[in-house]
Amino acid sequence: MAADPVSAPSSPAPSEFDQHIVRVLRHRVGKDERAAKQHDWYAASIYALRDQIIDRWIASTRRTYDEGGKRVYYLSMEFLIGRLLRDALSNMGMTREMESALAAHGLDLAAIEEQEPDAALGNGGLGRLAACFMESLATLDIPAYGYGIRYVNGMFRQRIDDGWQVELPETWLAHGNPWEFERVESTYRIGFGGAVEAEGDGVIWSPAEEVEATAVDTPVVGWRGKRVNTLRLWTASPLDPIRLDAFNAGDHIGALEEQVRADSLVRVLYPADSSPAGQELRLRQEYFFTAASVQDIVRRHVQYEGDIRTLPEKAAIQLNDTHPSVAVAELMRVLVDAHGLEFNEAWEICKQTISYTNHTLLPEALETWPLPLFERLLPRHMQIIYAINSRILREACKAGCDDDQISAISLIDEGGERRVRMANLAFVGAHSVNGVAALHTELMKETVFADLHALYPARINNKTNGVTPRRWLQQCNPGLTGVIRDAIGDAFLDDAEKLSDLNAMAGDAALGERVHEVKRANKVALAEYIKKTMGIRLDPDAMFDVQIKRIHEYKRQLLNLIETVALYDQIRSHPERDWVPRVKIFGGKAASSYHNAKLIIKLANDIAKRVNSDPSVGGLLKVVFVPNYNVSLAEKIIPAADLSEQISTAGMEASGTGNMKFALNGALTIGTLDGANVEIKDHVGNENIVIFGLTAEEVAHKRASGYDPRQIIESSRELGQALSAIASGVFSPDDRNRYAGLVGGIYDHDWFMCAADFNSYAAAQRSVDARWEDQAGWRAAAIRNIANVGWFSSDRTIGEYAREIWNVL
Ligand code: B1N
Repeated sequence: MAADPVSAPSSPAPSEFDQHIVRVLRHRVGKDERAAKQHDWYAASIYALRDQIIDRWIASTRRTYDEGGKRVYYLSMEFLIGRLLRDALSNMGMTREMESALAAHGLDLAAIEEQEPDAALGNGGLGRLAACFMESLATLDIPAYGYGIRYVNGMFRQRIDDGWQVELPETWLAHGNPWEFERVESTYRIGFGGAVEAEGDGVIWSPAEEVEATAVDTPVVGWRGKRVNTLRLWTASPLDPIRLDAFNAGDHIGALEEQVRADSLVRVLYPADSSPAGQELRLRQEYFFTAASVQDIVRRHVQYEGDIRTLPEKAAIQLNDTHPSVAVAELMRVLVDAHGLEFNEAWEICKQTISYTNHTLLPEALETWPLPLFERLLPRHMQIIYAINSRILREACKAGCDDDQISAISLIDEGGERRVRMANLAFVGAHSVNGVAALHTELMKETVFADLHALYPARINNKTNGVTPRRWLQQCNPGLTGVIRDAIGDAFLDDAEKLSDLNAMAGDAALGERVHEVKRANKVALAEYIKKTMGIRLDPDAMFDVQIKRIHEYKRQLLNLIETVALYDQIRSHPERDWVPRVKIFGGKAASSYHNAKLIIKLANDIAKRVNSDPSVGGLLKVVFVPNYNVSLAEKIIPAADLSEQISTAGMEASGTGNMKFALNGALTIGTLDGANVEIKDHVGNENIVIFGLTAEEVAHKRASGYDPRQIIESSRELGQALSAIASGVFSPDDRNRYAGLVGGIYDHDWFMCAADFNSYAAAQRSVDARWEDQAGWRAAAIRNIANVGWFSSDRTIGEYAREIWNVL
């Protein structure tokens, strides 16, 4: 919609900010306000806001420089940011100002916000955590840089065609990115391949290929605009954009080869969550951004401090999982080869500077690289890894390790094809190794890292994840934020743990009513979105039961779907009962190559088709699979949820962070004792969460002692019937065999224990129904959830990293 100045509502004299937007619209966007389109205003709004942010940004950078304090460097392959406009406006305290400036031109801020594409440079929880951490680092006034890759194509766009996932390229940069600043002066050469030769005392690595990494910076505003930090993403270019000799000889394609090679490094985010990509390009991407970041960190340190030996006093490098763990070898290379340090001294500096966060224990998710590939791509790093390994294995021998322990500790996996173990490399090269929830950290000690833990017992520590309450409460749920402010004042805006003041009022009927009204309004808004985009009509008074996350067998969307089918059966067999009306909402992407995950999406859509068109359920049950789940959709769905599904097989979800967002927005959780659910239960209290299923210990025991799913299925009529309905094609009349294999897997081995947990899950769901019937009780429990999950703020998490790992607070 173009703003028509004639029909614009009459408004007071234009504010200074309004005038600034118009100036920017003219001079930077190049548009007359009479002709400007929605997208022009969007660009102008961000540029105008950016101008305010830049002053704070420069002030923050100067302050860090003047104070000469320690900087935190967060190295992450993924930053799942989503949109930035509302976040930056809100943290700058400029939302009202922007609203009225736009209103003066007949424009609606909410509509302008919809113009912004999601920066989807991440797959799921790991990338979103990095984004929450960046915001909390700025909020806590900690000088920090995020380092990653400026992917041209982020997470793919998901379309659902006839129930199947179709992946489409996502082009977030197509219309430019008004948030970013290219820093051509921060350009580094990154080498690959080639040979290593001895020279004098040291060695010379002569790479066969080189590309340039150039920094592109985005400002990250903390709450109340106190500090603005930098997210520095690397882009790649060839040293020679075109080989003119080849071009002139008529080889027009070959002449561009180097350009293509460089482009490929930053072209696309690997769409794999909790599983390693295993491709050569992935290792190249990892080294590319890690090496550029390490060079930038060392360059900054030497420039300010002069002496490389003081690096650990001024720099803390946090590795977000093993994707940047080649940083250990790269920092050693820079210290030894470029700065001439002795190996031992370099090793101490390296360990004191680096720390590592583990995000998954799934054995198939632990990154390893075939040794020949690693050696071909990074020959000098391979030598360094061997040198580190011999040192570590000597330490292990001295400590009395036996052969099995030695081979578990080794940086090289010698079983079968030899491989470099990136988790072991990160572990030994770091002074701190942390898990992301208490249970996960304990399991790290007992399983994957048991032998390394025995050798270095002080290294593993826990830092339970958190989420930023700015994006995940204030911005996505202004209605609830308003109700809370009226109830307990504003203190919680600066300290989420102050939400606990709500406890005293949890049983207050008037507060319960207001919380309910806000929830209902959010459900109406979500229902409108679903009606508009999918044509499905939802009853906002039904219970909105939501499972949104990546599709993965361990997350057990399948368990939820089986229970949905069982409920559908029950409603049809007993129409006389008082069923609680439910809307089952699913959303999530499947990795492109993950067959079963894609089949689960199809099953959700097949079930939805059948159930939603069956008049005999009379609207008591609706099933919706919302396409293209992303950060912006999460911001619409979470505030509208009554029930949060966190039902992973115990021991398999390292933490989860969606669980925290739902509880913060007043949803009750139905979940297993997995990841951070355990701690959420401890905080909100047993009575305010619905826990079911096997514990991690029970799962491990069952797997070890021979688990027989068939026996369980045969003894549960409800489960047996639901499984046969799915397997026999009740939901897939067009292809009756479609789900035979998927269901067969449950009969055969049921690795994820859907059968083992079914009865307990179904019973828990019926207890949820009973709770819903008591609306006063439900509302009080919702308030107790909100009141007691302030601890899961990423401010608390970052405070712990800062004090216990980085030594910066
Ligand atoms: O990291 C999140 C946790 O809350 C989740 O429980 C956990 O599953 C998630 C390889 C991963 N672990 N591992 C990954 C992502 C991409 C990739 O290429 C692994 N993601 C998690 C935050 O701690």
